Amino acid sequence: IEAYLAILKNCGYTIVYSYPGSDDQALKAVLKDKVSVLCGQSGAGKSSLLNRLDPSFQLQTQEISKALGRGKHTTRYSELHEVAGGLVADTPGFSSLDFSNFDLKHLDAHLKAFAPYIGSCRFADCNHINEPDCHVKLAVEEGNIPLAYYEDYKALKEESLNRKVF
Ligand SMILES: Nc1nc2c(ncn2[C@@H]2O[C@H](COP(=O)(O)OP(=O)(O)OP(=O)(O)O)[C@@H](O)[C@H]2O)c(=O)[nH]1
Ligand SMILES: [Mg+2]
Ligand SMILES: [Zn+2]
Repeated sequence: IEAYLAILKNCGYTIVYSYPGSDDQALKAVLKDKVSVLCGQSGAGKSSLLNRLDPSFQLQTQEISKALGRGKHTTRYSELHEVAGGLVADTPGFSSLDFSNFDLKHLDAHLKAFAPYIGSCRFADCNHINEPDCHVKLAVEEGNIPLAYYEDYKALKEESLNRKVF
């Protein structure tokens, strides 16, 4: 996991760690003076994280279901909490994500890991999937973009191309 995160950090993402007993100063600095949204699978530990950052919170948390291997959708609605000089929304976790209402035409432009490469593909409207001389794919081959990150992009992009709406 650390090797994967190191690549993302290199791409310009801010990575902070939090776990029971961690010193959360770096995380608190990220949240200060901002409105942030906690998102992630049910059972990821979003509510637990907020309870940790402010021990006066008593947000409901629940063990992961052993039978299903995932969370139990404990948080039922989104709510903003004042934390570390900012506002943080705790949200219900998801088990799947639906991007069907999003325009993914320019998805590549929003991905920090792609940013250094997208202008240099042979085709200006390159989808970075089957095109020749694609510098994004080259960066994946050279290990500068994590393969799993690229695979997630590709799955979303192919889904939107198959809809033929955009
Ligand atoms: N080992 C470990 N367990 C954690 C950590 N954070 C939370 N947990 C446990 O993970 C389980 C789920 O935590 P929740 O905080 O309820 O998860 P959630 O993301 O709010 O889940 P939803 O509200 O369903 O979306 C609980 O049993 C927590 O005790 C962590 O940093 N490390
Ligand atoms: Mg929760
Ligand atoms: Zn490309």
